[in-house]
Amino acid sequence: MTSPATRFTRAITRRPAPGIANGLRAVDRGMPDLDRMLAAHRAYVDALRQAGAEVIELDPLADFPDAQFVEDTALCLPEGIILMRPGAPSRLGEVAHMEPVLARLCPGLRRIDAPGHIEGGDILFTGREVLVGLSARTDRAGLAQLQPILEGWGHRLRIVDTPPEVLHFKTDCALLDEQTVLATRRLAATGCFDGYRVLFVPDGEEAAANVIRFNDIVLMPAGFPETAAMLDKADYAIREIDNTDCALLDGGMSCLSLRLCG
Ligand code: CIR
Repeated sequence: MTSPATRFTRAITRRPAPGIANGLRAVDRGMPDLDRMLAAHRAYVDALRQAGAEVIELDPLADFPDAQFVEDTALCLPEGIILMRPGAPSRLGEVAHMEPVLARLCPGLRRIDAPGHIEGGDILFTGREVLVGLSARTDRAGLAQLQPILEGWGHRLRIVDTPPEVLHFKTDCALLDEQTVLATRRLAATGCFDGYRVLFVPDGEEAAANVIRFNDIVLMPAGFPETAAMLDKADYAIREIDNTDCALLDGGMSCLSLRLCG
């Protein structure tokens, strides 16, 4: 299995800060618990290490209660890294904290500038193309900047839609291998995965769609037995992580890391 879309050597994570109670969420379903979130975060980092990652763990950012969702700050591809420009105003400042970390790993960072907005959670690199979902956080001004960068690197960008009730495109899908995505029925109904094999998360387990394939392991949120059984039956090696508290902030497996090769 050699796809650049699932083969990584490194991951970057950031520990949650005490201010997580102020993190963004679409619906208030209760307060996240910091101790439990930190324990889950340690389990997540351990799982990445077991999957072969050198993990760069960053310190919490007191002024940014969503900063543990590092995925939204950058797009990391084999050819280079592009700093994003989050559509959530409270998250714009996270990028400046990530920039020096990424600059040490990859010279010649590219960036999305004002007035464009893109959050990494809206981007799915499948190895054969880059799918980007328009959403409340990702707009056409951002995509107009992203497109020439990707084309210069030899990638095709395909603009797709994120259903309005879904935060990010990848809230509802994940790449399992170069041919296969895991997705909710509501997202796949947009036709965005035509040409891919789609494994549908069972009804009632939509929150299990946000997983990550990291080398030979699929990290998935715990508590979704039908999805776990389906992935197991399809011969994916799964590792379940408690996502109870991040889910209260609309975050999941992909949001918690940037994944890189090199
Ligand atoms: C937010 O609303 O921005 C955070 N509470 C959750 C971000 C989740 N990130 C992701 O799906 N990539």
